[in-house]
Amino acid sequence: MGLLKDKKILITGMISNRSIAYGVAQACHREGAQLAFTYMNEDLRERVTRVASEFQSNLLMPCDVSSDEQIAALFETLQKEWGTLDGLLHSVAFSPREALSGDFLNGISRDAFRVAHDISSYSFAAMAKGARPLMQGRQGSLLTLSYLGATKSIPNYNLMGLAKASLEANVRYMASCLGPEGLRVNAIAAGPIRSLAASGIGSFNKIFKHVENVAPLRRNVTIEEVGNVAAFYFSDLSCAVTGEVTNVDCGYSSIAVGIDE
Ligand code: 0WE
Repeated sequence: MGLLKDKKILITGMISNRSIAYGVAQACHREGAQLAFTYMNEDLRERVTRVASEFQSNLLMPCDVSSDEQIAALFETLQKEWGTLDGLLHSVAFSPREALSGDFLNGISRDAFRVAHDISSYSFAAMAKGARPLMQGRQGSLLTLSYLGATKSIPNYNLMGLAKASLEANVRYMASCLGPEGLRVNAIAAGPIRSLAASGIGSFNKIFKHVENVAPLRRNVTIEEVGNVAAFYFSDLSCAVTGEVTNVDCGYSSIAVGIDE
Protein backbone atom coordinates (compact mmCIF):
# COMPACT_ATOMS: atom_id res chain seq x y z
CA MET A 1 0.00 0.00 0.00
CA GLY A 2 1.09 3.56 -0.76
CA LEU A 3 3.86 2.50 -3.12
CA LEU A 4 3.05 5.45 -5.41
CA LYS A 5 2.08 8.08 -2.84
CA ASP A 6 2.67 11.63 -4.20
CA LYS A 7 3.45 10.34 -7.71
CA LYS A 8 1.80 11.86 -10.77
CA ILE A 9 1.17 9.41 -13.60
CA LEU A 10 -0.20 9.96 -17.10
CA ILE A 11 -2.23 7.05 -18.50
CA THR A 12 -2.83 6.67 -22.24
CA GLY A 13 -4.82 3.98 -24.02
CA MET A 14 -7.64 3.47 -21.51
CA ILE A 15 -10.83 3.00 -23.49
CA SER A 16 -12.84 0.50 -21.41
CA ASN A 17 -12.69 -1.33 -18.11
CA ARG A 18 -11.08 -4.24 -19.96
CA SER A 19 -8.15 -2.15 -21.25
CA ILE A 20 -4.72 -3.03 -19.87
CA ALA A 21 -4.47 0.71 -19.09
CA TYR A 22 -7.51 0.33 -16.81
CA GLY A 23 -5.76 -2.42 -14.83
CA VAL A 24 -2.70 -0.19 -14.55
CA ALA A 25 -4.82 2.81 -13.46
CA GLN A 26 -6.52 0.66 -10.78
CA ALA A 27 -3.21 -0.52 -9.32
CA CYS A 28 -1.65 2.96 -9.44
CA HIS A 29 -4.75 4.52 -7.85
CA ARG A 30 -4.75 1.90 -5.10
CA GLU A 31 -1.07 2.67 -4.43
CA GLY A 32 -1.83 6.36 -3.95
CA ALA A 33 -0.84 7.91 -7.30
CA GLN A 34 -2.54 10.92 -8.83
CA LEU A 35 -3.69 10.08 -12.36
CA ALA A 36 -4.29 11.95 -15.62
CA PHE A 37 -5.76 10.37 -18.74
CA THR A 38 -5.79 10.91 -22.48
CA TYR A 39 -8.50 10.05 -25.01
CA MET A 40 -7.93 9.64 -28.73
CA ASN A 41 -10.71 11.86 -30.09
CA GLU A 42 -13.91 13.70 -29.18
CA ASP A 43 -16.05 10.65 -30.02
CA LEU A 44 -14.31 8.81 -27.16
CA ARG A 45 -14.18 11.65 -24.62
CA GLU A 46 -17.41 10.80 -22.77
CA ARG A 47 -16.59 7.12 -22.74
CA VAL A 48 -13.12 7.63 -21.27
CA THR A 49 -14.51 10.21 -18.81
CA ARG A 50 -16.95 7.57 -17.53
CA VAL A 51 -14.23 4.92 -17.14
CA ALA A 52 -11.88 7.45 -15.46
CA SER A 53 -14.56 8.66 -13.03
CA GLU A 54 -13.61 6.11 -10.37
CA PHE A 55 -10.05 7.43 -10.17
CA GLN A 56 -10.80 10.93 -8.81
CA SER A 57 -8.92 12.47 -11.70
CA ASN A 58 -9.57 16.01 -12.84
CA LEU A 59 -7.21 15.82 -15.80
CA LEU A 60 -8.55 14.36 -19.03
CA MET A 61 -6.88 15.54 -22.21
CA PRO A 62 -7.23 14.74 -25.91
CA CYS A 63 -4.27 13.10 -27.58
CA ASP A 64 -4.22 11.44 -30.97
CA VAL A 65 -0.62 10.21 -31.03
CA SER A 66 -0.41 10.67 -34.80
CA SER A 67 -0.48 14.44 -34.19
CA ASP A 68 2.64 16.33 -33.05
CA GLU A 69 0.41 19.32 -32.24
CA GLN A 70 -1.80 17.27 -29.90
CA ILE A 71 1.20 15.72 -28.15
CA ALA A 72 2.69 19.20 -27.66
CA ALA A 73 -0.64 20.55 -26.36
CA LEU A 74 -0.96 17.59 -23.95
CA PHE A 75 2.38 18.30 -22.26
CA GLU A 76 1.70 22.06 -22.20
CA THR A 77 -1.49 21.33 -20.28
CA LEU A 78 0.32 18.93 -17.95
CA GLN A 79 3.04 21.54 -17.36
CA LYS A 80 0.39 24.09 -16.47
CA GLU A 81 -1.75 21.77 -14.30
CA TRP A 82 0.87 19.58 -12.61
CA GLY A 83 4.24 21.19 -13.40
CA THR A 84 5.95 17.80 -12.95
CA LEU A 85 5.42 14.18 -13.98
CA ASP A 86 6.62 10.91 -12.40
CA GLY A 87 5.17 8.25 -14.67
CA LEU A 88 3.97 7.74 -18.23
CA LEU A 89 2.02 4.71 -19.41
CA HIS A 90 2.08 4.20 -23.19
CA SER A 91 -0.66 1.69 -23.99
CA VAL A 92 -1.30 2.48 -27.63
CA ALA A 93 -0.99 0.38 -30.77
CA PHE A 94 -2.51 0.16 -34.22
CA SER A 95 -1.98 -1.77 -37.42
CA PRO A 96 -4.31 -1.56 -40.40
CA ARG A 97 -6.52 -4.64 -40.18
CA GLU A 98 -5.42 -6.21 -43.48
CA ALA A 99 -1.86 -6.42 -42.11
CA LEU A 100 -3.03 -8.17 -38.91
CA SER A 101 -4.32 -11.42 -40.39
CA GLY A 102 -3.64 -14.08 -42.97
CA ASP A 103 -0.65 -14.12 -45.31
CA PHE A 104 2.10 -11.84 -43.89
CA LEU A 105 3.42 -10.68 -47.26
CA ASN A 106 0.00 -10.25 -48.88
CA GLY A 107 -1.15 -8.07 -45.99
CA ILE A 108 1.88 -5.83 -45.62
CA SER A 109 2.33 -2.60 -47.58
CA ARG A 110 4.50 0.50 -47.37
CA ASP A 111 1.59 2.50 -46.04
CA ALA A 112 0.46 -0.07 -43.44
CA PHE A 113 4.10 -0.43 -42.30
CA ARG A 114 4.38 3.34 -41.84
CA VAL A 115 1.12 3.65 -39.91
CA ALA A 116 1.80 0.67 -37.61
CA HIS A 117 5.30 1.86 -36.73
CA ASP A 118 4.18 5.46 -36.34
CA ILE A 119 1.28 4.73 -33.96
CA SER A 120 2.77 1.74 -32.12
CA SER A 121 6.46 2.67 -31.75
CA TYR A 122 7.32 6.25 -32.72
CA SER A 123 4.51 7.56 -30.51
CA PHE A 124 6.35 6.28 -27.40
CA ALA A 125 9.45 8.31 -28.31
CA ALA A 126 7.28 11.29 -29.22
CA MET A 127 5.57 11.22 -25.83
CA ALA A 128 8.91 10.75 -24.06
CA LYS A 129 10.19 13.93 -25.73
CA GLY A 130 7.20 15.76 -24.27
CA ALA A 131 7.46 14.15 -20.83
CA ARG A 132 11.23 14.61 -20.45
CA PRO A 133 11.27 18.24 -19.21
CA LEU A 134 8.51 17.52 -16.68
CA MET A 135 10.37 14.52 -15.30
CA GLN A 136 13.73 16.20 -14.64
CA GLY A 137 15.11 15.43 -11.20
CA ARG A 138 12.18 13.17 -10.30
CA GLN A 139 13.34 9.57 -10.96
CA GLY A 140 10.62 9.31 -13.59
CA SER A 141 9.48 6.01 -15.07
CA LEU A 142 8.21 5.45 -18.61
CA LEU A 143 6.40 2.22 -19.39
CA THR A 144 4.97 0.68 -22.55
CA LEU A 145 3.17 -2.54 -23.48
CA SER A 146 4.60 -5.13 -25.83
CA TYR A 147 3.73 -8.65 -26.89
CA LEU A 148 5.59 -11.91 -27.56
CA GLY A 149 5.00 -11.40 -31.29
CA ALA A 150 7.90 -8.89 -31.17
CA THR A 151 10.47 -11.66 -30.72
CA LYS A 152 8.72 -14.82 -32.02
CA SER A 153 6.44 -15.19 -35.03
CA ILE A 154 2.80 -15.69 -34.09
CA PRO A 155 0.09 -16.52 -36.68
CA ASN A 156 -1.73 -13.35 -37.82
CA TYR A 157 0.16 -10.96 -35.53
CA ASN A 158 2.12 -10.14 -38.68
CA LEU A 159 2.92 -6.43 -39.07
CA MET A 160 2.28 -5.73 -35.37
CA GLY A 161 5.20 -8.06 -34.61
CA LEU A 162 7.54 -5.75 -36.51
CA ALA A 163 6.11 -2.69 -34.81
CA LYS A 164 6.50 -4.27 -31.34
CA ALA A 165 10.10 -5.26 -32.19
CA SER A 166 10.71 -1.59 -32.99
CA LEU A 167 8.98 -0.56 -29.77
CA GLU A 168 11.21 -2.88 -27.71
CA ALA A 169 14.33 -1.44 -29.36
CA ASN A 170 12.88 1.99 -28.60
CA VAL A 171 12.75 0.99 -24.91
CA ARG A 172 16.49 0.15 -24.92
CA TYR A 173 17.58 3.30 -26.78
CA MET A 174 15.36 5.55 -24.69
CA ALA A 175 16.70 3.88 -21.53
CA SER A 176 20.27 4.71 -22.62
CA CYS A 177 19.28 8.24 -23.57
CA LEU A 178 17.34 9.08 -20.40
CA GLY A 179 19.28 7.02 -17.87
CA PRO A 180 21.87 9.75 -17.17
CA GLU A 181 18.94 12.01 -16.17
CA GLY A 182 17.66 9.39 -13.71
CA LEU A 183 14.69 8.42 -15.88
CA ARG A 184 13.86 4.77 -16.55
CA VAL A 185 12.21 3.13 -19.56
CA ASN A 186 10.73 -0.36 -19.56
CA ALA A 187 8.09 -2.54 -21.19
CA ILE A 188 5.72 -5.24 -20.06
CA ALA A 189 5.06 -7.99 -22.60
CA ALA A 190 1.61 -9.11 -21.48
CA GLY A 191 0.00 -12.41 -22.42
CA PRO A 192 -3.21 -12.33 -24.47
CA ILE A 193 -6.06 -10.43 -22.79
CA ARG A 194 -9.70 -10.12 -23.92
CA SER A 195 -10.11 -6.41 -24.61
CA LEU A 196 -11.21 -4.18 -27.48
CA ALA A 197 -7.74 -4.55 -29.03
CA ALA A 198 -8.37 -8.30 -29.34
CA SER A 199 -11.97 -8.13 -30.49
CA GLY A 200 -12.54 -9.21 -34.04
CA ILE A 201 -9.13 -10.87 -34.34
CA GLY A 202 -9.88 -14.24 -35.94
CA SER A 203 -7.32 -16.45 -34.21
CA PHE A 204 -7.41 -14.69 -30.83
CA ASN A 205 -9.66 -17.28 -29.18
CA LYS A 206 -7.45 -20.13 -30.34
CA ILE A 207 -4.32 -18.43 -28.99
CA PHE A 208 -6.10 -17.56 -25.73
CA LYS A 209 -7.20 -21.20 -25.24
CA HIS A 210 -3.77 -22.52 -26.21
CA VAL A 211 -2.01 -20.34 -23.63
CA GLU A 212 -4.51 -21.45 -20.99
CA ASN A 213 -3.75 -25.10 -21.85
CA VAL A 214 0.04 -24.98 -21.93
CA ALA A 215 1.35 -21.97 -19.94
CA PRO A 216 3.17 -23.08 -16.78
CA LEU A 217 0.44 -21.50 -14.63
CA ARG A 218 -2.30 -23.05 -16.87
CA ARG A 219 -4.25 -19.82 -17.21
CA ASN A 220 -4.15 -16.40 -18.85
CA VAL A 221 -2.98 -13.20 -17.21
CA THR A 222 -5.45 -10.54 -15.99
CA ILE A 223 -5.27 -6.77 -16.39
CA GLU A 224 -5.05 -6.54 -12.57
CA GLU A 225 -1.89 -8.66 -12.65
CA VAL A 226 -0.36 -6.55 -15.42
CA GLY A 227 -1.38 -3.47 -13.39
CA ASN A 228 0.51 -4.72 -10.34
CA VAL A 229 3.74 -5.19 -12.33
CA ALA A 230 3.21 -1.72 -13.82
CA ALA A 231 2.84 -0.28 -10.29
CA PHE A 232 6.18 -1.89 -9.42
CA TYR A 233 7.76 -0.24 -12.49
CA PHE A 234 6.34 3.17 -11.54
CA SER A 235 7.51 2.73 -7.95
CA ASP A 236 10.97 3.26 -6.49
CA LEU A 237 11.16 -0.51 -5.83
CA SER A 238 12.32 -0.87 -9.46
CA CYS A 239 14.81 2.03 -9.31
CA ALA A 240 17.69 -0.08 -10.71
CA VAL A 241 15.68 -1.59 -13.58
CA THR A 242 15.71 0.09 -17.00
CA GLY A 243 15.80 -0.95 -20.65
CA GLU A 244 13.95 -4.14 -19.72
CA VAL A 245 11.06 -6.06 -21.29
CA THR A 246 9.28 -8.14 -18.65
CA ASN A 247 7.01 -11.02 -19.65
CA VAL A 248 3.79 -11.01 -17.63
CA ASP A 249 2.20 -14.03 -19.24
CA CYS A 250 1.81 -16.86 -16.71
CA GLY A 251 5.10 -18.25 -17.99
CA TYR A 252 3.97 -18.92 -21.56
CA SER A 253 7.07 -17.32 -23.15
CA SER A 254 9.37 -19.59 -21.14
CA ILE A 255 8.30 -22.85 -22.77
CA ALA A 256 9.31 -24.19 -26.18
CA VAL A 257 6.57 -26.80 -26.59
CA GLY A 258 3.28 -27.40 -24.83
CA ILE A 259 0.88 -30.27 -25.41
CA ASP A 260 -2.74 -29.13 -25.72
CA GLU A 261 -5.05 -31.36 -23.72
O1 0WE B 1 -1.03 -5.86 -29.92
C1 0WE B 1 -2.10 -6.44 -29.96
C2 0WE B 1 -3.18 -5.95 -30.91
C3 0WE B 1 -3.18 -4.45 -31.14
C4 0WE B 1 -4.01 -4.07 -32.35
C5 0WE B 1 -5.34 -4.42 -32.48
C6 0WE B 1 -6.04 -4.03 -33.62
C7 0WE B 1 -7.46 -4.45 -33.85
C8 0WE B 1 -8.19 -3.51 -34.79
C9 0WE B 1 -3.40 -3.32 -33.34
N1 0WE B 1 -4.08 -2.92 -34.46
C10 0WE B 1 -5.37 -3.27 -34.60
N2 0WE B 1 -6.01 -2.85 -35.73
C11 0WE B 1 -7.33 -3.00 -35.90
O2 0WE B 1 -7.87 -2.65 -36.97
N3 0WE B 1 -2.30 -7.55 -29.18
C12 0WE B 1 -1.20 -8.06 -28.38
C13 0WE B 1 -3.56 -8.34 -29.14
C14 0WE B 1 -3.47 -9.42 -30.18
O3 0WE B 1 -3.67 -9.13 -31.49
C15 0WE B 1 -3.44 -10.29 -32.19
C16 0WE B 1 -3.09 -11.32 -31.32
C17 0WE B 1 -3.11 -10.76 -30.01
C18 0WE B 1 -2.78 -11.47 -28.74
C19 0WE B 1 -3.51 -10.51 -33.57
C20 0WE B 1 -3.23 -11.78 -34.06
C21 0WE B 1 -2.87 -12.79 -33.20
C22 0WE B 1 -2.80 -12.58 -31.82
